[in-house]
Amino acid sequence: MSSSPKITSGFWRTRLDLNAATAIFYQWEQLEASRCIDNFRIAAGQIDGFREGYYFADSDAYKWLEAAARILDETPDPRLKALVDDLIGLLDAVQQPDGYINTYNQIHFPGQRWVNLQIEHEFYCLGHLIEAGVAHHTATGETRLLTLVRRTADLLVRDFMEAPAAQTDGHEEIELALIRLYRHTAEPAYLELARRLLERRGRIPDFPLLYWRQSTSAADRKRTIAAQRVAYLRAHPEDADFKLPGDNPSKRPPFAGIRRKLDHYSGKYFQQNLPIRQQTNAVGHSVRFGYLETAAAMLARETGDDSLRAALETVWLNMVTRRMYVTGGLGALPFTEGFGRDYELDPEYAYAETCAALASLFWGDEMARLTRRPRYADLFEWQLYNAASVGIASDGKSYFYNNPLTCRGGLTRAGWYVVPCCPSNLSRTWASLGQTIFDADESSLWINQYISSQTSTWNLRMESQLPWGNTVKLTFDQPSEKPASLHLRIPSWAEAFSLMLNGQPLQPETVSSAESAPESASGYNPCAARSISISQDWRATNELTLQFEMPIRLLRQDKRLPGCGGMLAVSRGPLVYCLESVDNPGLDIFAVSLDPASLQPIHDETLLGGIVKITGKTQTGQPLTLIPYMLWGNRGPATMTVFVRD
Ligand code: FUB
Ligand code: ZN
Repeated sequence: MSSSPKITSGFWRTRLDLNAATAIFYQWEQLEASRCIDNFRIAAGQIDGFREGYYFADSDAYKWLEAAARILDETPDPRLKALVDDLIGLLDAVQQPDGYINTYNQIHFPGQRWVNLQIEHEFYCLGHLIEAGVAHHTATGETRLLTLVRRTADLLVRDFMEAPAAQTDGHEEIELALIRLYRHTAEPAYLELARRLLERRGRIPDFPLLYWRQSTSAADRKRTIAAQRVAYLRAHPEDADFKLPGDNPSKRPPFAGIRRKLDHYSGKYFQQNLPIRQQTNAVGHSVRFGYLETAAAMLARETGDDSLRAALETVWLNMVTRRMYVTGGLGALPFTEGFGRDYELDPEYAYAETCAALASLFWGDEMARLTRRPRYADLFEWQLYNAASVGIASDGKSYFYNNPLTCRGGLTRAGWYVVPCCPSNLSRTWASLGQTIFDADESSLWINQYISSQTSTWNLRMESQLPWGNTVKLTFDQPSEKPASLHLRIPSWAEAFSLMLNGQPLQPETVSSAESAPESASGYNPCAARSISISQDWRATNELTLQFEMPIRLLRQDKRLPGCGGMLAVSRGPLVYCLESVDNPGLDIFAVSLDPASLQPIHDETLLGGIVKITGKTQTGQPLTLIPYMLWGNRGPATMTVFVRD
């Protein structure tokens, strides 16, 4: 069992309980219903059947396994443990003696492997398997899955330590997984392979040719499978009715086809256009991008590589100030699930995949620890509450995949998708949220997130009213032998704050000033976050109370933004708000001119499980109600927008 801080009460406890009691079991049912788990049973020779889903479907089982392991770390639920044990047994039966495991190849193309690495996600799937192995060992202390994943990692080390640049995966993930495995096992070969894979990226000679060859080959292989399916269904007509769930609907902007091709052939889609240190703009598929940057930040932390750190800080600034929606959503283009040009942030076309926000959380947590600059933890908080949390419904059983900021209808949360990458990604992230709250070295403690929790390492209890209220109480429960400097983040959304120690006002020793940074296109600027430091003899019981100013803020969108340029987003604390049609009958929510002076926050215990809503009036006196963006889409089909005029 890990010693990570426990989330004790409040907003996040409720969500973590939902995750552990409902979402994880619901997701398992869906993996069964969509035959993702059957794919492993078929590969193990346990059942007869036809493999279903994309070539990367295995990754959904692995991400679920990781989420389940992380939940077990905190809540030892025998029903969940039994599912986990069975799945591990199944993986054991499928894995080949040398560590290879991939149901797509094992079922459809036995004997073939590493055929189209840029397209077919083999390393990506193995990366998720490795992450599950680390989480499972951490949670249970059992070695079965860790041994299995080490066989896989050792195979990768043997086959790819000395390899040309082309032998990188089109979807990053393996790099960060290998570094996690290195951190867990201290085996240097895993770190070294991750480093080489990262350094190889963007250095493939004749990438367009390679891409053309591999995409043609991948398409041929799909045709072979289609023929296999026809033959299978002829022999098993009783299976003809099975259908995978549908795709996620998204609005298609002009020139989608040609732009998609250009993005792929240039290598940008895969971040294969330039070596990692030369990537100054956020480009391509935004989940891939986030996993790449996460791995690079992990590498920089492990190696102390300053050039890498500098490159990461540069590309982060480009992303945040020019290519990110006000919700922290990433990826403006549905046709590549990826970034557009600077300021190309149309709210209706917005893809803003839930997984892209999650990838950015992973990156942000690493950057916060690498640099100790408050901006990274600030963005983490913002994306956690907005771009990421919008992805799951209040009942834990339906999900958004893409997250536009304006929706004129046609988009609802779905129970499952043909590509169900987001649900288990959310569940694993929530289940490990405790690990993101604190950071420490020998003499200092950083509080990165204000989440009600307790940690035995510093005998520290935190009670946070966020996101609804503005007070955070830190209690150092028992005398501790560790005198520590405490560093607290003053969020970008709180211009002013007050601090009390044991009921007496306290002046922090240092208050960093907000760092100068370029204007942010979305009006949200994490660089405005500051940090304060307090050195105190913590050996007595101490209670520290922080109060943040939490006004309603109106975030002006840069004029260059299509569809919302010059408009305002309403926010309070870390939450971005929106107008949903359900709360505003009779109001044309897309034509609202706001009377800013009329806005006020109201606690409403009956709405959406208890929230702070914002009420106000239009300039013509019509009443309006705004709810947190993360909660829209919980009451059936609706229209919604984040943006209003003034
Ligand atoms: O391709 C694997 C995952 O599925 C990606 O990260 C998501 O964007 C979805 O395409
Ligand atoms: Zn996803």
